[in-house]
Amino acid sequence: MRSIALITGVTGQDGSYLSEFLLSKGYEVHGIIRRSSVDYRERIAHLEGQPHFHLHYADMGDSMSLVKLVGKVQPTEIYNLAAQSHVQVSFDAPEFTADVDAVGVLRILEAVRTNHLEKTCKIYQASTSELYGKVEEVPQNEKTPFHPYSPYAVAKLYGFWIIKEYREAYDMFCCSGILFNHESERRGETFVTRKITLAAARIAQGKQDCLYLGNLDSLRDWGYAKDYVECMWLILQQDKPDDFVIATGVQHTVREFATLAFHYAGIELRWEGEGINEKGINVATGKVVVAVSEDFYRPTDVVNLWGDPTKARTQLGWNPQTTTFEQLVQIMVQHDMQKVAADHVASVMRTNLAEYLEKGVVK
Ligand code: NAP
Ligand code: G4F
Repeated sequence: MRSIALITGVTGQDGSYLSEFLLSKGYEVHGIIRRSSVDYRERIAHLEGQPHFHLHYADMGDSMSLVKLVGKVQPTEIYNLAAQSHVQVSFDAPEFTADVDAVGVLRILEAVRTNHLEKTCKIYQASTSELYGKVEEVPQNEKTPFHPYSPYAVAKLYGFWIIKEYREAYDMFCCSGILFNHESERRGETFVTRKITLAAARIAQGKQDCLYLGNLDSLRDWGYAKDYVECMWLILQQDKPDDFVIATGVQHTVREFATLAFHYAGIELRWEGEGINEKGINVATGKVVVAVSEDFYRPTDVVNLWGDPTKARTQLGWNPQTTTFEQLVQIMVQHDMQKVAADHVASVMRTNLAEYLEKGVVK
């Protein structure tokens, strides 16, 4: 008998890596997708058509769709990864964020109960280091008090507590992974790391002049997403449901990430000025290639995330340093250098083809 996993958020960064991981373990994997007018299935396109990979339309805001789907799929494990996951966007769309990131978790739990699967279906909730927010201690572990500091974090706090509540009230196997930032070549392009690696590649290849960022002093504990999805699975393989911090235990500033990313793209940076006037200068050319823009400042910003992965290391047997910070940045930059070059070739070919068509050279 194959284990049956249902993944919400399957089209996202983590959903795509988790699907690959579970398929490699012999799972039957079902994912929830939403209707969209554009193609957003790039990250899972290579999995579509595989015999044990199935996609279904549903939405975290639509209880009936979730109840029907859980009843149809009869999952043994649910990984609830779906979320409006961008912190800055949560200030612009707080109600939507609360509906999906907070009430959405409740809808999944109730869909399991409605289908009487509470004794057979384990649930993983994608919780976050953003819960520590305006941090009360460093590094942060499972006992550190929460102080959410954005509409996103407040919504995720509800998700964390409702998971805990259903675990205790109904004896359900519900767990939260309190994951610190994890990145990859599949990371959304508006998160700071991917924004930097893509811009470094474009600037190195003459496709962009300058990268505009917000708070350069912000500290994050950045890991590799591919390593982190293993933890989600390990958490559900324990004898008892529990919550775990997943982090590398190493912290860097946004400025340090940018310096290293530009280095791997072949540009050495020198930093000058302070605050809004700070600039990253290309040492070889003297040109400003990084500048600060207030547009990327947040009304409240979380500035000191640093995780303590001791419990995950000892209880789950997980290695937090499988991919180092330097390797992560290098993987992302190498990928984006190739992507920018390939995009350039594709655009030249499109232009040539358009010219040939116009001149009647090809029909
Ligand atoms: P992501 O790339 O932004 O993916 C989010 C996923 O949620 C996408 O598949 C998206 O679908 C889906 N989604 C959003 N709203 C939905 C709705 N109403 N109904 C159904 N699906 C919906 O996020 P990620 O980086 O993979 O993160 C996965 C989860 O971990 C999220 O819950 C995030 O909050 C949490 N988390 C992430 C990190 C991190 O550093 N990456 C750290 C801690 C916690 P579309 O493709 O259709 O938009
Ligand atoms: O890359 P970020 O947008 O990630 P953030 O806010 O830490 O959230 C991510 O990690 C959380 C886990 O801690 C997840 F729960 C969440 O879903 C998401 O995946 O920003 C990181 C830091 C912030 O302090 C931000 O102010 O970088 C700073 N920053 C500076 N300039 C910027 C920019 N962030 C973005 N997105 N864009 C900038 O230009």
